[in-house]
Amino acid sequence: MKLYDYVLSPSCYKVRLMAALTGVKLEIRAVDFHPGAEHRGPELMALNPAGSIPILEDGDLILTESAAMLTYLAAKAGPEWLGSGAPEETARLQQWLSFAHRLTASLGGARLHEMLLRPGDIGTLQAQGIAALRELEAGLVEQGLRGMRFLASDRPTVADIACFPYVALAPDGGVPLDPYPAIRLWSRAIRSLDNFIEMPGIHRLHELKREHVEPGEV
Ligand SMILES: N[C@@H](CCC(=O)N[C@@H](CS)C(=O)NCC(=O)O)C(=O)O
Repeated sequence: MKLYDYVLSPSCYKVRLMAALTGVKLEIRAVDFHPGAEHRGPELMALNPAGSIPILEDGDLILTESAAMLTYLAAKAGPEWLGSGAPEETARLQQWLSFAHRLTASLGGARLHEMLLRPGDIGTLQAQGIAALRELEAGLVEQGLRGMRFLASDRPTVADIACFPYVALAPDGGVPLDPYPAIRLWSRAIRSLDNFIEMPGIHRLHELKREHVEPGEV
């Protein structure tokens, strides 16, 4: 399987992470996203007229949406990442997979603005990102009340991997994660998964801030 990839792209990282977690070996084709804008050149536009990366190629199959790529990798190599199939769980999983696009548009847009100086209304992007983070925080708190640590289930699914990267990198776009304890705990749980891989800016359990302080321990 060949991934058209840019190392600093959270959308590409989702696919690398899912592949690592399911044990799929990817052939990486590095794309000069910045400054070369190679994703909008003729070779890649022929594969993806939307002019975005990642692109995943497996024989005749060409996928241009990261949610489909995560689902494909899971279906091929780790069906447990697609949930149990119970109707409510499947619905939640799909709900958060769709929600992930809002994280890309808001927090991802803010990050592109701040890091690559892309034009855009940074205040609006950050406000939309904060609204999305509040929704995610509430969703995780509700899951906690159901006794579940992840977005759709008590084990991680493709929905968690779809949402995780833009959330973890929100501070790059000037949106701090301090107000969201449930998100920070969830992020830790993902970072500590077996076979978790890093990307620049997202490290294995690098958040050393303690979430619980024992009595007498201040
Ligand atoms: N729908 C796509 C969106 C991915 C996306 O936003 N990719 C960014 C890079 S992280 C991109 O290629 N943007 C095009 C651009 O900014 O020119 C997916 O989730 O796969």
